Amino acid sequence: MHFTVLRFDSIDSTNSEALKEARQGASEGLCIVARRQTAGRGRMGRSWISPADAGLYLSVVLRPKLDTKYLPLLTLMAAVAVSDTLSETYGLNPDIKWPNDVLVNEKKISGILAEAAESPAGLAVVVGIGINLRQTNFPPDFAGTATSLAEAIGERKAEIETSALEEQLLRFFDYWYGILQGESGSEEILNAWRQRSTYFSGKRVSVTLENGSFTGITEGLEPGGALRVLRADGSLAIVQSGEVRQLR
Ligand code: BT5
Repeated sequence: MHFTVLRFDSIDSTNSEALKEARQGASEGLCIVARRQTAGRGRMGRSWISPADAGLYLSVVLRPKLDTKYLPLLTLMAAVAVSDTLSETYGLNPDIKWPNDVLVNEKKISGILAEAAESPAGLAVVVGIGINLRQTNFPPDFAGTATSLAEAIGERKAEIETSALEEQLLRFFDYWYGILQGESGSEEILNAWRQRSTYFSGKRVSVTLENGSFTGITEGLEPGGALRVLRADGSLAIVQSGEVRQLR
């Protein structure tokens, strides 16, 4: 993929900007990067705190040639790319929490938000990635569950170079996107995800859906990326979207 990067000092949300560009026909590979976001978005109307120069805030326009049922794999594929970036560049051992969080030391260092847009050129998907680089103080409501690269690598934090990290991330993103679109791509992404996530199987979790919650043990992923959770009564839940929390 050829990446064209548009840079902003400040923007509401790189995903919103990329969606706007996609609706106007932007080609695959257009990338929006901002030094800060004033209205960074998470899933379901939540926000992504994005102080200036404290993180990487990036969104990529994709025009995937994938069957609709495999589109959720774009989120899993992006998480694999983030995980590889952090492990290869900084020697970290990240975990992936289904579906869109990358964790280091069980805390969230990165979140992914994939959103679709219709355009005259067909369906586009924007994949937004936020990675915390330099924050050490997070707002109280998620201070206990968030971390940054600076916290994770401690004294080596002088090594954090945003542009190098961005370059590595785009390299892994391109690699795994190519795999996903190739022959047996969905299986390969599921396999790569399984190797990088302790949530794949045997994890005791609580799952919160729009209409309630339940607990169970994870039992792999469906071909389209949905999480399989075995309940205590022996029934299997297929979770397409929801919030998963590890139980101890
Ligand atoms: C996400 O949502 O994790 C997706 C985040 C995607 C952010 C990127 S940045 C570039 C692009 N442009 C955008 O506007 N968005 C994307 P979700 O799973 O819903 O998690 C959101 C929750 O994470 C919030 O409700 C907070 O509890 C927590 N949170 C917010 N900011 C955080 C941060 N910087 N680090 C860790 N946790 C955070």
